[in-house]
Amino acid sequence: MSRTPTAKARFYDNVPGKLTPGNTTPGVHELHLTIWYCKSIFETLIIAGQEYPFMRFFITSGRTIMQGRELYHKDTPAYSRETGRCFVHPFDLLELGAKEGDSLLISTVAGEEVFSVTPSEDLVPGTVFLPCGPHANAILHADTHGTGAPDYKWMEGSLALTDARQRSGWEILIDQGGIACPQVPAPKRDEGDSVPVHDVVCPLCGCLCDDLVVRVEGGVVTAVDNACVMGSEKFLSQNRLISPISRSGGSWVTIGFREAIRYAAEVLGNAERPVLFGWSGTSSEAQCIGIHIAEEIRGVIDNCSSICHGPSIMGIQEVGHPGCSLGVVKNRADVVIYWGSNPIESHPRHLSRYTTFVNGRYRDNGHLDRTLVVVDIRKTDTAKIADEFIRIKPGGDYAAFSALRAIIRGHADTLPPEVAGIPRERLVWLADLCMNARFGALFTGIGLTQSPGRYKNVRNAIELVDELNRHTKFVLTPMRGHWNVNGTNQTFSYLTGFPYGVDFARGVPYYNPGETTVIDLLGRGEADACLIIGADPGAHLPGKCNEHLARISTIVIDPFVSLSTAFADVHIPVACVGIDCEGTGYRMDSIPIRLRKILDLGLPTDEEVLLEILHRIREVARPRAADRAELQPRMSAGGMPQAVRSSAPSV
Ligand SMILES: Nc1nc2c(c(=O)[nH]1)N[C@H]1C(S)=C(S)[C@@H](COP(=O)(O)OP(=O)(O)OC[C@H]3O[C@@H](n4cnc5c(=O)[nH]c(N)nc54)[C@H](O)[C@@H]3O)O[C@H]1N2
Ligand SMILES: Nc1nc2c(c(=O)[nH]1)N[C@H]1C(S)=C(S)[C@@H](COP(=O)(O)OP(=O)(O)OC[C@H]3O[C@@H](n4cnc5c(=O)[nH]c(N)nc54)[C@H](O)[C@@H]3O)O[C@H]1N2
Ligand code: SF4
Ligand SMILES: [Mo]
Repeated sequence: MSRTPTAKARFYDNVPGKLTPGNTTPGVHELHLTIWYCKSIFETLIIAGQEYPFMRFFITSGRTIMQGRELYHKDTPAYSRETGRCFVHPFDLLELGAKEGDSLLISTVAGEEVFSVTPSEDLVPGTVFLPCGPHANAILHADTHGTGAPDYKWMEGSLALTDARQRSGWEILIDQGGIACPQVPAPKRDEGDSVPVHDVVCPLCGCLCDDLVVRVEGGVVTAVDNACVMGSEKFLSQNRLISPISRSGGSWVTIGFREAIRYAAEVLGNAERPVLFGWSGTSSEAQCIGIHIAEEIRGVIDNCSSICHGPSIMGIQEVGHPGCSLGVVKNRADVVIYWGSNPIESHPRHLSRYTTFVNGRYRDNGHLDRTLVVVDIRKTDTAKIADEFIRIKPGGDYAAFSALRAIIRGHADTLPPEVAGIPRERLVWLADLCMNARFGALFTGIGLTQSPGRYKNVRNAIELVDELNRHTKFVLTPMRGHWNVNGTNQTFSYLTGFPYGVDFARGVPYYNPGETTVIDLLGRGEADACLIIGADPGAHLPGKCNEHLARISTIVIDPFVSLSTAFADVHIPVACVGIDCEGTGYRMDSIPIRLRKILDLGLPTDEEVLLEILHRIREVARPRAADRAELQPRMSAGGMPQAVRSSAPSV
């Protein structure tokens, strides 16, 4: 790929009020930085004597339904095609001289990558939207501004037409130090009748829909009813490994479970600064064992919330959480607001099961009894079906919440004619709608947690809801992503006192987002071993973190081949919770739901593999831990499950 350092340096020298990793700090005052937005500036780039027009852009990333559909097929061209797209406004394309399907080179401070153009009028000119995945993250820096959450929604860079070839996700990972994708064996099909299983719970997003009907035939799922396309594809995916694999030079060899577990225990037991990351894709039972491993090896255990809704939790820690169950919203809400959240593409059944297109006890006429409002920087698919869409400037949320609070307190006259791109009259209308609601529900997405302001945005949203509760009943629910990311916060808080980013290096739990969180630990090059379970950093962390994962000992525990497999020394396949084993997950409203086992592939579960690792670490590494314990007093992480105390079963 062509590199253009001189041109890039020139470009960054010219950006006014630029937001580079060094010059932002967390908190409200970020909002006062010049928001360079909606002003595409046209310049010329000279590469090898040839002139190319290029433009500088505000770059943001997030979910698309196609990207969600391919989450369990990440090694396929279809996934790379989707994550390699960039959505650009047709006016900008005119200026660039580009059209649908052309290749654009997007450059940021962190790198450059080739994307294929999709024109989109949902965006404001000067903005580029990238589906989340390895392509977007190859050009994202790893600075979290002390919060643990990177700037997934807030990059800036330049665009130029290019002839360079687009890379696949796997090629990006190989460039970051990974190795080639392993072979996936063809699934074995037994003879057998087609059996429908009812009331199945979907182990994909925080909606945890529990009304699926799954048809199993010959030990394979053949059809899924009631689920959305993302949920169905997880059940139908055959991208499963059946025995552990280990990296041997540039290729893979198959090894036994016993050997793989022994290796994992040795690596973790001997590491100085081990990090155990993920956990939102596995059961709460497995999470508890993971916490005990972290305590045993004095490692850091972090979960996906640090890069996701962690800032929501920080906001809640500051001012509390006025929440309720989704059932209450379904039965009572007449005003529903999605703010910085696009459920049609990220929680596809949320509106039809819980909030809008569903009848409730006191809402007989479904959506006719409710007003749906969307606040977003793009006219998303959710915005298109809303009663009202309010477009906000990126990073303008804190100011908009403050303005609404001022209006509710009777100070509308003090506001300027426009706040964060929203006319004052629209804000007055919204405040009025909320105050006159019988029951209002505000759902907040990662448009708030991954943009400037981070946890302060959520704090201000909660304080707005608090204000509204002086007039009516109003609640707030973060749109939690994975099916059990909420569970990670429950188990971590229950056992250690902290919701994520828990560091046991001192022998007692210590938590400091921005220091003990995965992007910071990998980005600083601090971790010397990593266990990845129920997450896929290869697809979802900034490139710099993956480069570090490729350098250190990395163990992956995952039922599926993931992009993180590329960095694994050993990948241990397991039964998938909700498909071939049971487990507990917490829905986004903190309701625990038991997931069912609907088929048997004969694989060990996460719980069994982790218990065996814990057992071996205690056997092998105990003398070392005891040496260290003499230096510092130890404190146990909460109550230890009986199963953990007893000797672990052999896998
Ligand atoms: N298809 C699909 N669905 C998924 C996932 C997936 O990978 N694919 N992952 C799951 C996970 S982990 C999560 S956390 C959820 C996330 O679900 P969502 O919260 O819906 O996630 P995003 O689409 O990333 O971002 C939401 C919206 O924030 C908007 N936004 C960006 N910047 C700003 C801003 O400054 N202010 C405001 N108000 N809005 C802004 C974006 O335009 C976007 O529409 O989805 C879950 N569901
Ligand atoms: N550019 C960009 N990047 C982003 C974001 C963005 O908006 N933009 N969003 C960020 C956010 S909010 C998040 S949460 C992350 C996504 O976070 P990730 O956790 O990386 O998301 P997934 O790819 O869904 O990974 C889930 C993994 O769990 C595995 N899994 C599924 N079931 C089981 C099970 O039963 N047991 C075990 N052990 N594993 C299982 C799956 O195979 C998969 O590899 O991405 C982040 N990255
Ligand atoms: S909305 Fe979420 S939980 Fe429900 S079927 Fe779709 S992916 Fe599964
Ligand atoms: Mo997430």
